[in-house]
Amino acid sequence: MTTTLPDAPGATTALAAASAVLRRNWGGAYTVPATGLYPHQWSWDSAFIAIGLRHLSARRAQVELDSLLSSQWADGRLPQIVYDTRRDDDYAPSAAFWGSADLPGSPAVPTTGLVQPPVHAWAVWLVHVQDLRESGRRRFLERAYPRLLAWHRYLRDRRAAADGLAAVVHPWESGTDNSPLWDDALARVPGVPRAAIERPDLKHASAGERPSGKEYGKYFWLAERYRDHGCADVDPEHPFLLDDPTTNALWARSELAMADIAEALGQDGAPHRAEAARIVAAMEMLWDDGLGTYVARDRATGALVRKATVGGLLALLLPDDVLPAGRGDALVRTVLGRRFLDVDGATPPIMAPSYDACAPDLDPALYWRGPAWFNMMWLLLEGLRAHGRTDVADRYVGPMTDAAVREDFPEYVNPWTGAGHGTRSFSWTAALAVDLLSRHTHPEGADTP
Ligand code: 2M8
Repeated sequence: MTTTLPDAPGATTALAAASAVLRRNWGGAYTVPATGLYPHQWSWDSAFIAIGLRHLSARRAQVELDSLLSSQWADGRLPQIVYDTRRDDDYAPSAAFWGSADLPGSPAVPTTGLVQPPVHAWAVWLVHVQDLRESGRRRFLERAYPRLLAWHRYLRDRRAAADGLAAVVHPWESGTDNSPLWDDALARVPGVPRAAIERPDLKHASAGERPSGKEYGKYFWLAERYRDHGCADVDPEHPFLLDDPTTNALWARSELAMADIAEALGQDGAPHRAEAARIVAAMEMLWDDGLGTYVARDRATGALVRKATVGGLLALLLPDDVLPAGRGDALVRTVLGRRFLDVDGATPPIMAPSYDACAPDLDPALYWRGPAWFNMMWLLLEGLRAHGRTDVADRYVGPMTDAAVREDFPEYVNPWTGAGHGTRSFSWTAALAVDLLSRHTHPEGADTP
């Protein structure tokens, strides 16, 4: 692939376009993922958005994370969605569906009871180092650290089994909602909830690019079940309990960020580094040597879900001294191999598909069943850089940011053509384009080797 880092003039135009998206989606204390399809605050979206916003305004990036952290439950969980009740008819399930005010330990604002992958501590650290003075002045780390501690404690005490891996109780918690990883487990979930299934999402994205009606029935049923058990994580019969590679890898990566945060605050980072090592060691139970990736595990059956998804590669974010010997190299091989970036293939994608390119059921336009997502590709590029493959990572920055701008910051793209899908003016696409353009623009406008 003959591609380059973006040149400075091109990057300036792209940055302006991306910043405009983030301005339009900013609501005063946080950025909605998209004004139509996703009109509330989403947990891991805010983390990715802050990573981009820090280049535009460190203060705004801090406020983005502060607002999410201030919606924490008493048990430490950071909710998947913090609702804007003025928009309660515009997304389902709504704040009224969850009724969080009636649940013990819920915050003052209405939220879901679910969570999303824990990328927050890492985002807090990246925002902090971007502007140490502003962070210090606002005591950003001092305020964030206890909340992040409680969040990670929630994962360990309420979501991790004795073997140490954190489980998701709903596909929405994985952030990769209709990933093929969840199909078998969802097969045993009833598909007819008590609540009427509303689909305001279909006003903003075509049905062929969203989860199916059948999947939505199961999503609602599971959400009702979790809510009706008080979101208390004590339901022994909860029918969907899976160890998710995305959640666990990001948890481990965030523990390393917690070590940095603790040390910046004059505290001991060693327990966090030990916790990261513990999670990575537990993740060995999810390793599939044949696929060269981590997979999911279904706690109901104990069986591994042997499918290669982009989330299974995220342990690449951990350095070699944390990963088991040889694991980093194996993950790099898988990322670059035919299932994902296919760098030696005849038609390599411009971004990694969310699902194994060799799987016969990959669909390049259907949500988390094949299309490329900007947050996942950004994470892979960070992982490649962490393993000394900056040369490879650099090659994707230009095509990725070009596709983002050309397609009006789409939610996701066809990995091979870059054609946009889902909603447009999508915040994390714009934010991560800002991050890539700010960090990796070629100053002379000349080709990089
Ligand atoms: C998508 O998930 C929401 C539910 O959380 C939905 O489909 O309605 C996912 O892509 C998820 O990862 C993302 O956080 C969310 C908002 O962008 O949208």
